[in-house]
Amino acid sequence: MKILYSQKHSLHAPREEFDGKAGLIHPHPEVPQRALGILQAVRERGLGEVLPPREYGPEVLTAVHDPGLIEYYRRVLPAWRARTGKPGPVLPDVFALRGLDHRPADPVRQAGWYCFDPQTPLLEGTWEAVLQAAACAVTGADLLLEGERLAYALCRPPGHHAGRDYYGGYCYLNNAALAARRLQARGRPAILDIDYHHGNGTQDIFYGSAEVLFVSLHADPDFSYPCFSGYREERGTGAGLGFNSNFPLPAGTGETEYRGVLARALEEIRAFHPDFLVVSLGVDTVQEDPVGGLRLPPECFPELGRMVGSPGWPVLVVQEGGYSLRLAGPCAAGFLSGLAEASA
Ligand code: SP5
Ligand code: ZN
Repeated sequence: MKILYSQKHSLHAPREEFDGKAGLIHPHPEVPQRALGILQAVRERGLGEVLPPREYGPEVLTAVHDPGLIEYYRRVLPAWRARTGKPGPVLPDVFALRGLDHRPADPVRQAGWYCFDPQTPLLEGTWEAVLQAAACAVTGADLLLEGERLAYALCRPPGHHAGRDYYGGYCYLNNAALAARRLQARGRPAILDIDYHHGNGTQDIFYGSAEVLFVSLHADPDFSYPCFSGYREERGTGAGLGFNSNFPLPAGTGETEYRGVLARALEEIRAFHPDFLVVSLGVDTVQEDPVGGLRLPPECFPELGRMVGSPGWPVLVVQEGGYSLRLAGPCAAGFLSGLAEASA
């Protein structure tokens, strides 16, 4: 399989995170060492050639995202730096909720318009890293369009919490959605999201569409981030009704139950007859992940990959979360080797 990776992800290095549930500031989990560990594991297993992303123009981004969000990303840090004399981070301290719907002109004040949590900082290198992650995903989609059967975009920062005109959850642009949009040029993609957290951004982007199926397994939002979406009754809207499927899981879900639910999710995808599958692969489902709360043993990831690979669809895997610096690499590489084995 082809592997897309840019070392520029390291330009984005958040340092700390505010945890409102504990009333604490602690080290930020979404750090460059994550991707370095995954790259090392992928290389050790000889999973395929590692390639840099191709270059794309802004129209690739606005095929999914609001031009206002892109303009905000370009303007906010220089404006903030001019005002504070500091390099970052830009974080919202007031949020546009229901009824608070006037967007101010000042890009610094737009932080709380576009960003929905205080854990997703904009730093000096953030935008460059974000663009490279998006380009990795879109390049992966282009490789499938050119006839590759499997590709892996080792994206960092992740993307599935970013919506058309908002960001949060350590995500800025929706890498998987950008890839799926690209694939729509030649067929109907399905997206399978197996990150620990619900992919609220991806769901939202395709919620009204019957052309892209979104299926997600994740911790029940009743006890886990992102809290406000990912419930079973969210089925899509308008033409998209029936093309969105959530499988919320109880805390502590283990391998046997997880595999049962994954099998049902794959049945729904099969019934859609997709031309391509995009997998949002979060490995924050592993038992000792510092952010997640499921109990998948690291040894089960190859089998999950085999299950996803056995129907034989062309598959693009996009990296999402996974915060155990020790296990994210082995889990992601394990999933990919199972996938490659089953697709061979
Ligand atoms: C892509 C992705 O996995 N985003 C996850 C965003 C979750 N953010 C809120 C979770 C707060 C976690 N607190 C971490 C404790 C570390 N000791
Ligand atoms: Zn996650």
